Amino acid sequence: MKSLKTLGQFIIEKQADFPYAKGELSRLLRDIGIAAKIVNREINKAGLIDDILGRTGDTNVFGESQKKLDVYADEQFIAALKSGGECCFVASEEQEEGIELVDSGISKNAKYIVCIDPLDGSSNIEVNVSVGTIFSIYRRKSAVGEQLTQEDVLQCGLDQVAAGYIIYGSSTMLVYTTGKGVNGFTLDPSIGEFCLSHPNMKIPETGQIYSINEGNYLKFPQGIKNYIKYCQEVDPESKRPYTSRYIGSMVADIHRNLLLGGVFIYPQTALQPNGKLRLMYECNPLAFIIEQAGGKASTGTERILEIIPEELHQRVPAIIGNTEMVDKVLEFIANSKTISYV
Ligand code: P6P
Repeated sequence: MKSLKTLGQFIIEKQADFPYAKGELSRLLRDIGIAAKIVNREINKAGLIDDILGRTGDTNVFGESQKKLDVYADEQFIAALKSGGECCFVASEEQEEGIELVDSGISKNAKYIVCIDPLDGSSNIEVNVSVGTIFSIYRRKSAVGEQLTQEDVLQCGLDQVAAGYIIYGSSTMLVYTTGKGVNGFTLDPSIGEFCLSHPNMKIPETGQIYSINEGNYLKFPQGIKNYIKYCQEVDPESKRPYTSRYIGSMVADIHRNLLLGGVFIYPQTALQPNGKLRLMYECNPLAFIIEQAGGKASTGTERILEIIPEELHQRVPAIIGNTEMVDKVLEFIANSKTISYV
């Protein structure tokens, strides 16, 4: 029988990769894993308990209606980070301002910052489609004990010390990187542990899947329109037409493309000149993971991880996937005569 390795065992084992590690990051990742199991339990029974489904009647910072599970997930991750004591500041999609945990006693010496989308794609919950949590971890730049500053929070994606996602799907998986490769863990409900199931994940070098909301076609830049038509052309040698797969849940689309190869595109449009997806807790963490898995992540004009953030909830266009397909999208963008919005 193949030996079982739990997330906790793996984290401790990999801690040795960081000679100066004292276990804080390991404990922080453990805390996130615990919250993920609690959120998973609620998602799995959501269909059975009416009151956890549906809307709270409130809206989040973007005016999007907040679902009860959004709020529940946000509360669980913040509570886990607070009680774990390794995080001094958390920025969440569900919170207009970030939350300083330093005042909560045990976190006063914490040196990590967490940016999180507690439940991405939550509009899919009531139709039983996979949803996900996305997180990004930075080391604070100011000294422990000093006042946290904007420089601590608005850090470039290249400065992430870890990033990951949990996908609540046909099975629940936690996938993360600390900059030394990507590893996937599947939750075994019989023992309540995430177990290593996808060691050293690498995105296939080629792919035939493109993920984009073609309902917005008329509003796309010309280069993106041209790329979509390229995907639909019949050319057996390059295995086109490609397959269009778009779930409307970024974690699920990125996870499928990580396993099978493919490119996920959420471009800018006239109505959304910076696209829809948020840099700090959607694009940066997923870009870190995909690059660590051998892929590429661009806005169409620059590497996502090199963007210097200007505000907490800023949006960026996203083209994320295996390098060959991302480069082809960039080629069409570069060659489009004008970026015209129809
Ligand atoms: P659209 C979910 O709301 C989300 O943030 C991502 O998970 C998903 O990829 C995208 O928005 C879907 O947006 O405009 O295609 O419905």
